[in-house]
Amino acid sequence: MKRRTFFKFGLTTTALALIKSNGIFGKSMPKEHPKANLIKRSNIVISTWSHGIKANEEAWKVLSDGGKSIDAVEAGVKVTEADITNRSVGIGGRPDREGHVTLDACIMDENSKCGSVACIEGIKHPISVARAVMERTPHVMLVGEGARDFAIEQGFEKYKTPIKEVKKDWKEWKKENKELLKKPRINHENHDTIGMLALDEFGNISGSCTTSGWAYKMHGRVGDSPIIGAGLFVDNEVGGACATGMGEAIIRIAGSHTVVELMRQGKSPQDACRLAVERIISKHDDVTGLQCGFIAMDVFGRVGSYSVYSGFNYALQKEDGKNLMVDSEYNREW
Ligand code: SD4
Repeated sequence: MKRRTFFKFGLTTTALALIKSNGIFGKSMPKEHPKANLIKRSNIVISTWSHGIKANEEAWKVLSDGGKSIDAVEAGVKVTEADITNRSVGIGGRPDREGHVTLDACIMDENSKCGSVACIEGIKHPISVARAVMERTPHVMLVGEGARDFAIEQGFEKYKTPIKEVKKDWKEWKKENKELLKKPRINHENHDTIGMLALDEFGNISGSCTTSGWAYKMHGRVGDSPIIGAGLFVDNEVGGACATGMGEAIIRIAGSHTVVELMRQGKSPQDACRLAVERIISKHDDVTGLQCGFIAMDVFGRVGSYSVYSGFNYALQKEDGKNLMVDSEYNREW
C-alpha cells in the first residue's frame, strides 16, 4: 500500500472507529438491546396523569430524532418540573408543613444505572441532578443539603420556592391545620407525580420519576418517587414500571420493582400492575382514600396500568403519532 493510500485508509478507519465509540458529537452510540431481534423496533413513551401529554411531546422529539430513551425520559419530565402552574411536581409544587418545597426525583437507564435526589430544595430540575448523580458520582442517591450543594457545584439552575401563590395557600392552610396532617385526595384534578417510561428504536427502556410529594408533609418526609424499586424500576431484559399515589404504601411493597419482577415471571404489564395494586390492598387493613397506581411497559412495547381507585390515567404516545390519555383500570370507585 502506498504511504498516501495507507494514511487515507488509516485516517478513515480511525475516524469511523471514533464515531462508532463516541458518536459524531462526542456522545456514546446507543447500544442495541441484547435481544433486539425479538423486540418490536418502535418508539413508545408513557407517563402518568394528564401533565404527561406535554411531557410525552418533548420526549417524543428525542425519540423520533433517533435519540436514546434515557435522554427522552429526562427531557420529558423536565417540562413538568418547569411548569409553575403544577402543584405536585417541580418548582410550582406545594411545600411541607414548614413551608419548604422539597423535591424528589430519580432516573434509571437501560444498563440498570440509576441516580436519585431526595428532599432537594430550590433547584429547578431535580431530574437532571439525579442524572448527574448517576453519571458523575460513585453514588446512587443524594439527599437534602448534600444534594443541593452538589447541584449548585455542578452548575444546575437555582429557583426560589415556594412561589408566591403557593406560599399564600400554605399560609391559609397553616391557619386551619395546626395539628392535622391531612391526606390529600389524589386524582387527575390535583394531579400527582410524573413517572415516565420510554422505549427507543434500539429496543432499550429507561424511566424517570419526579415530584414535590405529599402536600404539607412533615419536614424531611421522602416518598416513593426518588426510591429506585419503589417509584421507578427498569430492567432492560424485562421492562419498566413507575408508581404514583401514596408513597408510603408503594414503598411497603417495593412497588415498581414488584411490577417488573411480575413481568419477568411472564405476566403482562397490565396484569403485573393489577397484582401489585392487589398486594398493596392486601397489606392494609383499610385502604379507604388510599390511592396508588402503576404504569408499566415491557421490552416488547406492551403497556399497562392499574390503580386502587378510579380516576388514574396516563398519556401514551406511539408510532402512529397520536398522544392520547388512557384511563387506567382500577380496583374500586371513590
Ligand atoms: C409521593 N408518590 O411522594 C408521591 C406523590 C405524592 O401524594 O406524594 N402523592 O408519595
